[in-house]
Formats: sequence, C-alpha cells, structure tokens
Amino acid sequence: MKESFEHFETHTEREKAAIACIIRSTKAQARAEATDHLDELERLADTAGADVLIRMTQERPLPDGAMYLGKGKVEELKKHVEMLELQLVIFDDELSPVQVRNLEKELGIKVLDRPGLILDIFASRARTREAKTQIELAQLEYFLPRLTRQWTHLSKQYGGIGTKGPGETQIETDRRLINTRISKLKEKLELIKRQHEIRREGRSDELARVALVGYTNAGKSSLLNILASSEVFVEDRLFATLDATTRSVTLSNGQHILTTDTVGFIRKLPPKLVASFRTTLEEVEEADILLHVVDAGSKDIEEHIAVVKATLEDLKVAEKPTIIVFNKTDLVPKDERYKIEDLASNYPHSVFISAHHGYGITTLKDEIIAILTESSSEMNVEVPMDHYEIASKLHEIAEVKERKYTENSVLLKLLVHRRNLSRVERLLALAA
Ligand SMILES: Nc1nc2c(ncn2[C@@H]2O[C@H](COP(=O)(O)OP(=O)(O)OP(=O)(O)O)[C@@H](O)[C@H]2O)c(=O)[nH]1
Ligand SMILES: [Mg+2]
Repeated sequence: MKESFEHFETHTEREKAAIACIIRSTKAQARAEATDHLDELERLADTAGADVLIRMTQERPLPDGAMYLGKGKVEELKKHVEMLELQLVIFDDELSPVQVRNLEKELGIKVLDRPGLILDIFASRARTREAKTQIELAQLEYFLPRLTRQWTHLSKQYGGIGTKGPGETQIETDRRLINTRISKLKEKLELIKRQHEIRREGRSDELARVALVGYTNAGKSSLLNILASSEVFVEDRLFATLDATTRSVTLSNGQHILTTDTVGFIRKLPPKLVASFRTTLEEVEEADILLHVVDAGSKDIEEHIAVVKATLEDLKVAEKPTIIVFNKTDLVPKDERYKIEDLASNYPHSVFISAHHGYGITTLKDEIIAILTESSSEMNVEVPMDHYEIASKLHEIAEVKERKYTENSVLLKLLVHRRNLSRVERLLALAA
C-alpha cells in the first residue's frame, strides 16, 4: 500500500468518455452558460487523456439526490455507453459519494466529477516533490469520504484517466492506513514549508516581488517569458503550470524585481483543493503586487475574473495591490474594439497587452514601477568613491533619482521600496 502511493503510472491509451451536466433554468442564458462549462470540461477531459464522444444535458432546477440526472436520462446515457463503448462519464459538478456509487452501479463504467478530473490532471502533471506531495494529499482527502464502506471501489475511484492512483493493487485497504498516510503527507508538507522559510530567510537579495495569478490558460507563463526573456513551459492546454517558477525581471528604471508564475485557477474548484496548493501559493502570499492575467479573447471574461477574485479571497490575499492585465488583445477582432474600451472603463487599474506580440509590456512595467513607488520612500545617501561597487548595488535595489559627484564620493537621491530599506542600510554600513 505504502509503496503504491508513491507511483503514478501513465497509460498512453485514450479513453472514450461522455460528459454531462444539468441546466438549472429554462432561460437561454443558462443554456449558453452550460455550453461554456461543458466546452471547458471537454478541454479538461482532453488534457487528462479522454476523447469526449457525447454530451448530455438535462434541464432541472436541482440535481437528483440519487443519480444527479433523472432516471430517464440515466437510461438514455446507459444506451450510449453500450452503443459507443464508453469507458467513462464525467459530470460538470461535484457529485456526492452516493451519486457516484449509484451511477457506477447503474452504468457499469467509471464515474468522475469535475474536481476528480482536475485532481487527475494535477496528479499526472506534478513534477516536483512539493507538487506531488500536495496532489497526493488532495487526492486522499478528496476520495476518503467517497470510500466509506466501498473499499472494493478504491481502485476504480482512485484511478483517474491518465493515472493509476494510489491503492490500485490494494483492495483490502482500510481507512486507518489512509489516515496515517494523510498525516505523514501533512508532516512532509510542513517540512517543505519550513525549508522554504529557511531559504527565504537566507536570501540576501530581498527584492520586491510580483506574482502572476489568473484563470488557467490566460497566458501567465507567456507573460513571465516576455518579462524575463525566459523559456518557461507554455501550452494551449489547461493547467500547463503546476509549480511556482520565479525569474528576475529588470524594470525600465533599472530596478530588479522577482516575478513568480503560479498554478492557474478554474471555476468549481473545491476550496480544499486550492488549500492543498498552499505551499506553491505561498509565493502569492509573499508578493508585494499581484498581476491578475485575464484572457481578453475569452467569451467569459467577467466570470473568469470573478472566479480568480473569489480564489484570491479564499487565500486571503485579495487586498494586495493588483494590476489587472488583459492579455491576448491580438485575439480581439477590430470591430470589437469597443469591448476593450468597456473593460478599460470598468477596470481602472488595468493594462492591455499581448504577450505574443510584446504589445503593452512597457506600460505594464511602468504600472509596476508606479505601485512600487507608492510604497517607497526617498533617501539621500553618500557613497565614497573607493566603494563604488556599493553604488552599483544600490542601483539594483532602488531607483536612483539623482546622482552628483564630489571629489571623493557620489551623492545619490534614492527611491527605496520599504522591503529594501534594511538592505540599503546594511550596504551603506559597509561603506561607512
Ligand atoms: N493569441 C495569443 N495567444 C497567447 C497570448 N499569450 C499566451 N497565448 C497562448 O495561450 C496559451 C496559454 O498560455 P500559457 O502562458 O501557457 O497560459 P498560463 O496562464 O500559464 O496557463 P496555465 O499554466 O495552464 O494555467 C498558449 O497557447 C499561449 O501560446 C497572446 O498574447 N496572444
Ligand atoms: Mg502556465
């Protein structure tokens, strides 16, 4: 059991799937919304390694307690399962353990819900020890309530599409074992967290920090690449990034800042899953400024912004200075430019860019400078000529507003971010 938790085997074969959701009202808007959500679910399924052959929807105000869909719809779905030889059905909402059990019994194939599918993608994409530990914990916590008195279901439920989850070989597993594993993983994460803290304390280059946040696929990694001339992994799939990557970025006033790319958010992500990413998202908690990247070419801009804001609130970082960065402006057709004007007036602290074309990047950097300046103070310092290296170090961590030379020294008027005040003082002490 213990060993099998450590390994996720990847199957290369793609599975045939159906996706389903209920539409809660008869209004056209509810129908359009459901189509959007199913489009996104289909992309998620594709990322996880399943081909969606059929979509099912049912208009009803509330899901059925026993099977989510009504009995007639489940019958219909069952016919499709047989005819199309489906191996999997994915529901757009979180299902209760009872619903999963009933549906699996009725349909005879694997049943997943949106959070289960997302977990599956995370599990197959996690690379670092930290991400793997976080995912395993999230998987166990998510599946534990679904395992009650259904131990023979463990393998079916745990194994998602692309991955063979923990416990596949151990049908005789018991809850106590899983709980022990959960506490072990929590300890491991606590240790990783402490290591992070130690690393942070030891970091001599305490620069201002900016974190990129946003809906998955908005272009966060692409933006980091253009800001830092780096080559972080970019892909037209959901959840390309799972680990935080930090790069140094030079602003137009010569100041260096650290910019971190983070995991994307998505609608209907249970808060528990977000919480399991706490260690990765610590970078967001540490940031001085958030760049909230939004795909301006999307049909669902407002909903994406709302989902990200709610997630930031969950993480208790919603109060941080934030710049909304509308990316992919190149995808907005010329005759829809009015949309950009509308967004600009609805979101006063926003910048419009195209990470592909490099458009708007200077304006974005200037906005960052402006926010950093608000939390900076002016300092007049004198650096002796024989410590000129200190003057150039100061140039990296503060903005030099004025520079005057005397016979033996250089006089600098600096604008120093509050985060760097103590570092400037330490540097000056070296020159004293
Ligand atoms: N047309 C256009 N496409 C873009 C732009 N920026 C990014 N993309 C594309 O959008 C897709 C997603 O980009 P990423 O940078 O991976 O997005 P992300 O926000 O990091 O996504 P996750 O890590 O999956 O959350 C890729 O196919 C990019 O090439 C842009 O300015 N214009
Ligand atoms: Mg990314």
